Amino acid sequence: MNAPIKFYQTGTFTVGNRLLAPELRSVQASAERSNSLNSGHRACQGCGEALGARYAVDAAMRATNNQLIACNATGCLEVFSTPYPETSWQLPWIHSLFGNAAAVGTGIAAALKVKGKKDVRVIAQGGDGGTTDIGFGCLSGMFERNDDVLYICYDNEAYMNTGVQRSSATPPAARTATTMAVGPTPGASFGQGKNLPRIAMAHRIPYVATATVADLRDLEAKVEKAMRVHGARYLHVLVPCPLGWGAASHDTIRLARLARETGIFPVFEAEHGEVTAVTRIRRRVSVLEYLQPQRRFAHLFGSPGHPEMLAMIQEEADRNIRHFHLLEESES
Ligand SMILES: Cc1ncc(C[n+]2csc(CCOP(=O)(O)OP(=O)(O)O)c2C)c(N)n1
Ligand code: SF4
Repeated sequence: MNAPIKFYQTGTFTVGNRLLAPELRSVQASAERSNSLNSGHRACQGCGEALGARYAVDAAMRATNNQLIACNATGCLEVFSTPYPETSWQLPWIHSLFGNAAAVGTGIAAALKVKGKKDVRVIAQGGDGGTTDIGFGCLSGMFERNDDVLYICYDNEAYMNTGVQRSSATPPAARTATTMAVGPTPGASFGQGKNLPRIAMAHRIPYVATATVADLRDLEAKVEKAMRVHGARYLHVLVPCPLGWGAASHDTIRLARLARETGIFPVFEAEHGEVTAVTRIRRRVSVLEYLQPQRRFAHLFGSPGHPEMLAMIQEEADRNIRHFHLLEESES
């Protein structure tokens, strides 16, 4: 679907319009874009969530001819965009509780069905805490009933809005306010993990995809594809958070790219429970390159550091590479 032209050549209105055929132009490259999440919001500098949401919602707006309703779980995205009575949202937008965005989306979709408004579509969105923890029951119900909602999880790997507490999407060894860098295995524990994209796939819903803010054209394309489908759809977007990760605000895109190129965050699509496409790793890098610029992993480095924990993280990345065939067969 994507043309083989690099995003930085096509991401702007001025350049993008010249290099690509009209049907392939990025949503953000169009003067007609809806600016659904408008300027003036209060996200931190370099916030991956603000960037991801802007691209995702504008793409959903274009795909639905601006006939879109969004509901939003409590979290950074809601708080930085809507300090009452102001708002940055330029579409019908409803705030839900922390844990029930999927149920509110379901309710809106049901109401639209009763009213016979087939052209109006619904998205629900939330952070990883609102999705993988407190909102998980509502989301699983939405999947199981195959409700006509696209749910977008912006995964910054902790509860950022309330001061960086651990969520079930927080990676092993990461320091958060509730997983301190103390003891023999500092930071978040090495558990079984809770992989929401794979749990969504287990519900055999029509469409599941992952994406990162390192490849915004891919994100737009996946949102547009999701909006062409009816039923329950799930999009999981990795959105680095400079504040919570202890990273430089200019490193947001680089970290998202490294998450993909290490195998830590597999980028793929699945339909009805089966993987249908993966984004292959172009230049495989060690997890050290991804972890080192983030202060939440600082306790793993230096002397003595925790080389055994670094090895376990590398093992997990290698497992992802094998499971999703992220390298060309000959390289894996
Ligand atoms: C029932 C309930 N418990 C706790 C809160 C407080 N609260 C609001 S947002 C939030 C964390 C949000 O984290 P996440 O969903 O990961 O989104 P992020 O802020 O990281 O984008 C919490 C704990 C709440 N609003 N409602
Ligand atoms: S704390 Fe993180 S997610 Fe929240 S606004 Fe700042 S950068 Fe974005």
